[in-house]
Amino acid sequence: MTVAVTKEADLKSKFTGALIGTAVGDALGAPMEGWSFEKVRSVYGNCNYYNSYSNKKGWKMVCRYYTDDTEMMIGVAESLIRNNGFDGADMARTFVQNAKRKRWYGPGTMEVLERIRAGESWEDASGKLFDGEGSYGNGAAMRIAPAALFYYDNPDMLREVAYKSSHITHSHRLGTEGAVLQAFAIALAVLRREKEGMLADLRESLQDNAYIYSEKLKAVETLMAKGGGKEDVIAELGTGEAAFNSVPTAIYSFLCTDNFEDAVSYAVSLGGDTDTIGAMTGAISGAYYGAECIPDEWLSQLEEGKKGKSYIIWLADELYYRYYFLRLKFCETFC
Ligand code: R7I
Ligand code: MG
Ligand code: MG
Repeated sequence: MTVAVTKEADLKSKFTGALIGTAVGDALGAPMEGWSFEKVRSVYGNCNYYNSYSNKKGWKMVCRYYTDDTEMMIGVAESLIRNNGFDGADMARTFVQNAKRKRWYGPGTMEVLERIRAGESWEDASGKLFDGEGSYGNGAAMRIAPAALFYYDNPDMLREVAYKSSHITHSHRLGTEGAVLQAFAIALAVLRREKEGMLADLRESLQDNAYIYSEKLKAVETLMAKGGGKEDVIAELGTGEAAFNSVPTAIYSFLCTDNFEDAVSYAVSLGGDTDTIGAMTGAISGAYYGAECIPDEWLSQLEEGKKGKSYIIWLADELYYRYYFLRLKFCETFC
């Protein structure tokens, strides 16, 4: 991984951008989760992007209520902040305490959280799902932004914490590897000033046995080179709830556009798991472009309340300060 020096102000903005970017992408995609590409197009028009936030008929893009994607991302951030790093038991407890059915959780994740609530070990509960195979849903990848930020400059810890935090609900190798890939995409977005070479770095971040993700990243490269249409992107990368059918799609949405608004608009315009592909694209794009690049029009609509927009911004600040002081302490001791 190439390490670049990022200015402090930029870095703080990137932390905020990734967390608020998750919430904005989630809230923007939520009203059309599960819609086909054709249905999204018929409602919001055939334009490539939704810059005007409404189509010719006056349909407004709504960016108001977040779902499980953001609620779980909040849990990851809260636990990392409380413990100055990863603590699996605390993170599992936080997920259980935060979970609200009205946020539309994936059934596998809800079952794991109920098992833990009922007293099962947080370390074993996820392994009971899908005939003991564990889930390969995108539920671990969609919430990974805080961990990716906290360990963005430490690839070994990044991998370890992405893996361990995922395992609480997703023990299938393809579920955890998808979260690791998404974590590396966010970390690279923090580190880099240009996108060139990111795909090669991402490929390097994969484990040897992550065959399907290598294939998907190759497809991302081909689509980038030939400028594939949306139908090709949907067919080759997917828009489903499996991590391997959505994490590469989010990476592509970020790579094939050149600002936050277009990236997230593109992601949700594909249909399918729109809130989650929107959330993951928002996390990568927010980490790359910074919080200032998130359109006010979207941010102003985002829900407030106990754990709304202001709270998420506060979490990003806290996470940044914890990161900063821990690195400072490390340097005082070892540098
Ligand atoms: O991964 P998860 O938390 O779901 C996240 C999705 C996002 O779209 C959120 O916005 C929310 O709507 O839900 O929840 P899981 O239930 O673990 O995984 C999601 C889905 O992936 C499952 O309901 C299954 O349809 C599928 N899936 C599997 N199918 C067969 N075998 C996941 N793992 C398997 C598997 O091993
Ligand atoms: Mg959701
Ligand atoms: Mg979803």
